[in-house]
This record gives sequence, C-alpha cells and structure tokens, in this order.
Amino acid sequence: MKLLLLSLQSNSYITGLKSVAASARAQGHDVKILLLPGYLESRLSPAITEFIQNFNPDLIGIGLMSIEFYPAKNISRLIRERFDIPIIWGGVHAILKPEECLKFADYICYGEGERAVVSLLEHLETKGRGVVPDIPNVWTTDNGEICRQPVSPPETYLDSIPCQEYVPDYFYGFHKNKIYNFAENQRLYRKYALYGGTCHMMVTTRGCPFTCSYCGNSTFTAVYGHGIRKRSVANVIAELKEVKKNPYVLYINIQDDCFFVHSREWIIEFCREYKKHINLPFLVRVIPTMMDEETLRLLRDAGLSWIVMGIQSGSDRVNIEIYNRKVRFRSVEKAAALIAQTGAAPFYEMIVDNPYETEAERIETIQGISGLKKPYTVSLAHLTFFPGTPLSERAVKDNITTQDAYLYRYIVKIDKTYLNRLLDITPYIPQRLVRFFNKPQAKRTLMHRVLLRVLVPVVKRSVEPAVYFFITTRALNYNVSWTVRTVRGGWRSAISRVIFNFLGKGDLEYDRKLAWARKNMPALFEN
Ligand code: B12
Repeated sequence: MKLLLLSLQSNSYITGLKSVAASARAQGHDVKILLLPGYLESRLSPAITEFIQNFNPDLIGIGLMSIEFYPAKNISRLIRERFDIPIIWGGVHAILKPEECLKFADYICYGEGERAVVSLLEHLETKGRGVVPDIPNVWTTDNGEICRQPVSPPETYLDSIPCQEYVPDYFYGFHKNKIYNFAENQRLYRKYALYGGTCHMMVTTRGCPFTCSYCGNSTFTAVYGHGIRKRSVANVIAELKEVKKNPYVLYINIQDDCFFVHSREWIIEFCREYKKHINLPFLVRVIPTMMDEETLRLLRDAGLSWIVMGIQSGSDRVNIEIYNRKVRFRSVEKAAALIAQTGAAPFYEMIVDNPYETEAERIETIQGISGLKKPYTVSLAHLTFFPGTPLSERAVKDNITTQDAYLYRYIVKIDKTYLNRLLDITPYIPQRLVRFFNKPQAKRTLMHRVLLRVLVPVVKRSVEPAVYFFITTRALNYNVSWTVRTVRGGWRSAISRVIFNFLGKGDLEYDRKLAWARKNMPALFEN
C-alpha cells in the first residue's frame, strides 16, 4: 500500500512523522513524506496536485501540533476537493482535540502512530474504506457518530521502532511552487531544517517525569501512562552511526523532555559508546532537580555542549501552585551552578505573560535570574494556553482565555512590557543595573522607562550575540572553526542573531500567514 505523510510544520524536524514513516516502510509499504512549510493557500498548488496524482497514495496522513490546526484543516479540504483518498490526522493536536480533528479527517490517531497506521493500511487493503476499522488508537465517524477505539498500550520496547535517518530518501519538500526530493537537494533540506540543518534531532525516551499544568505531557499521560520508555544505548548509537555519515551533521540535538531520566548505568554506557563511535558535540534538555554533578561531568566528557533547562518562573508559588512543577528556585540555583562548573553552554527557558503571576513575582523572577552564575542565555515564551492542558482548562473557567486563544497567538510573541524587556536582557547586564530597573510600576520613573528602551536594543544587538558566541565556543573547547560551522546555520546562531536582532525580525511568519488567511479565506475559520 502507498502512504503519503504530510507535515505543515515550518521546519523539517518532524520526529513523530518520520517514525511513523519508517515503521510503515519496514512493513513493506511505499511511503513518501512531504513537507509543506506553513502551507495556507486557497488553492492546491499544481505541483502538489501532480505529486499526489503521480504517487497515487492509498492513505494520506497529516501530522500536526496545535498551531498547525488551520493549515491542516485547509489542506485536508483542498485535497478532498480534488481527490478521493482517505485522510488520517495524527500528532499531539489529534491527541489533545480528537473530536474536533475528526470533523476534518476520515480518521484520527489517538496515541502512537506506528502500529496504528500500519494496521489501517492493512485494513484499507483487505476490508476497504466502507468498514469501520477495529484498530486501537484509530477513531473514525460512522453516520455522524464518533467511533472511538481503545488506546493501545504504548510501545515499551522502543528498539523495535526503526531508527531515524537524518534525511530519508523518501522525504520531499515544497519550495517556491515546486517539489524537491530533500535527499537529492540537501541544501534545500538544510534551508528548512532548524539551525541550518547542523544537527540531527532525536529522542532516546518517550514520556516525561513531570506533568506541568501548561504542557501537553500532562494530557498525554492519560494516553501513554506515567512510565518513561527508553531506548537501549546500542539502538541510539546505531542510529547515530548512520547519521554521522552526513558531513553536515555537526552535533546531536537530543530532545528528550529530561535526559537525566536514564539510569546511571545507561549514561555510563552511553558516554563510553558515544565517545568511541560518535564523538560529536551534543545537546540535552534537563529538569533542575534531576541533575547530579558526577553524571554531568561524565556527559561533558563525552561531548555534552549545550544544556537546555526550563526554569519557567523565579517564584516558587508560580512554579509549584500554578505550573504543578515541583521545582524550588534554590534547586535552579544549584543546577545552574553545576552547569557553570562544567563549561557546557546553558540555555534557560522562561515562561512570561502569565496572568496568574503577580507583579511582585515577576520582579522576584528577574532578581533570581540575575543571581545565576553567568554567562548564560534565556529564551522567553508567551504562556500559551494549549488545549486540553489543566492550566488552559482553569484559565477558560476563570474567563482569562478562550478555548481557541492558542490559535491566535504564537508562542514566541511575548508581551512588550517593561518587565519582559528587562528579563530578556537580565543575563547580559550587571546585577546592579538589573536592581536599578527592577521596580514595581509605582516606583518607575520616566527615566527608568526611557533608559530601558534605549538599553534593550543595544544589548540585544551586541552583548547577547557575543555571550552566545562565547558560551558556544567555550562549550566546544574553544575550537573556533567548529563553533563557526555549528552556529552559522540557524537563526539562533550568533551571526544571524545579530542580523535578526538588528532588523528587528523574529520568527513570526506564521502569524502573518494566519492574518492573511483570516482576511482572504474567512470560511476556514468557521466551524
Ligand atoms: C522534539 C519537539 C519539538 C521539535 C521537533 C518537533 C516534531 N514535530 O517532531 C521542534 C524543536 C521542531 C519543536 C518545535 C515546536 N514545539 Co515542540 N516538542 C517537541 C517534544 C519535546 C518532543 C516531540 C517528540 O519528538 N516526541 C516523540 C514522538 C515520537 O512523538 P510524537 O511527536 O507525539 O509522535 C507520535 C504520535 O503523536 C503520532 N503521530 C505523530 N505524527 C503523526 C502523523 C500521523 C499521520 C499519525 C497517524 C500519527 C502521528 O505517532 C508518533 C509516533 O508514535 C514535545 C514534547 C512531547 N513530549 O511530546 C514538544 C511539543 C510537541 N512541542 C510543542 C510546541 C508548543 C512547539 C512549538 C510551537 C514551540 C515554539 N517555540 O514555537 C514549536 C512548533 C514548531 C512548528 N510547528 O513549526 C508542544 C505542542 C503543544 C501543542 N498543543 O501543540 C509540545 C507538546 C510541548 C509542550 N510544551 O506541550 N518541538
């Protein structure tokens, strides 16, 4: 059977979809993945029509996160107008809003997709579309009634899932009205990959030990349970050995929710094998309370170069009571001190624009952050009330937000408030200066506001990129040529950061496209 998998994500790192594709191929199906970056047009481009016609798939799968809801609804409508091919939606949004998604697709995948899609292909081949599939995770409608199926227990033996390639040769991309094979046009692939395609993005686990109230994981536990499933070291290294053959892969970006969920034995074995066979810099994400010095040192010795740690707020009340995140700020301070000792580059993530946070708590956050061991960088995310999460349900009940507010506001677009501006530059200015600015509204003078306004663009265009470049060079043991190659690609890199900051441009193309669509395709936004 033939399966076409579509992604509307703006970048080509589509871990879940690639996994579904590799599994279907391993079962002998003919699979193609097509990236349609943010496609939100009123017509199906002739190139896409021709591609679908030529491949003639038996099933089309669309993978989506919540922000891709309208693009997914739009492309499904356009495909249905032109073709009679069943469509299945999968991915995190289909799990968070299954009933809503089912209005626009023939099937949705409520859970993991690997086995579900293979079973659905077999079902379509043997029983046909007219028969309601009796397949765990695969929901459909019959005479207007939703046919829910039980959730299949998640795959516990992750090694049974085929490893992921950096650019599979069945991966295609839509670019300037044409479709290209990414494996044959790797330059184009890198254009759409985050960080200029300099990294391979992967997961070594599935599941998170935390259930933060704003995060999709708090809802996924209802589907996947609380257990954390892990790949073996041998399986991870096997994937990386293949990936490493591509000369453009300069580092490995491990996107597990917390890498430290692995046992010490696992990490010791990983470090030994990684150093021996892969020996590329790598990045991990961590939770402050789950790190220890010895393990961190082992990982650093094996090439750990970047650590992404969520701090979210400097207020214990906000983290514990509002975010259900049992991390006190003193654990953050300890973790930051440990990271600083290793010389790995620290990237701290913060959530802003939280209506449940008081001004005093925002001031406390800035004060706390300014005391962390420098140098480090922070990235600020707007508190987005993604559907299905406990916090968004609470906020809807409290009339603070609406059910679909997340569709109207991109996560990187933060409020331009005085305290957000200050938090954004806090890592790059002396503590005394932070204290000078860090005042409640009632105590701020015109001078504070004007000075901060002047300071922010200066710091963002000079000190921030310099810090970024320095911490990366240091993390890569002062290997300048490696650093330049590594940071050259993505917009987050030092060089392009200067340009982006200078031009005042962010990653907001998504918002512009939606605004255009709202004006020109109003029907898409009706229920
Ligand atoms: C790695 C990751 C990324 C990577 C790669 C994303 C990707 N598509 O693979 C990058 C860095 C690109 C990324 C970006 C963003 N991310 Co992210 N990301 C994650 C993370 C940490 C892991 C995802 C993952 O790889 N899981 C492992 C795979 C195997 O699982 P999976 O993706 O769910 O796929 C399985 C099923 O869903 C299903 N499936 C998936 N696709 C399909 C398709 C079909 C047809 C079928 C049938 C089944 C199916 O089968 C898969 C295999 O079993 C999750 C947190 C989490 N634990 O899920 C957040 C998460 C998915 N991200 C999130 C967000 C918000 C974002 C951003 C919007 C953040 C930002 N700063 O802008 C961007 C959006 C980018 C975009 N859309 O253009 C949210 C999504 C919330 C939501 N409601 O949509 C999550 C859930 C984290 C959170 N805080 O809640 N992210």
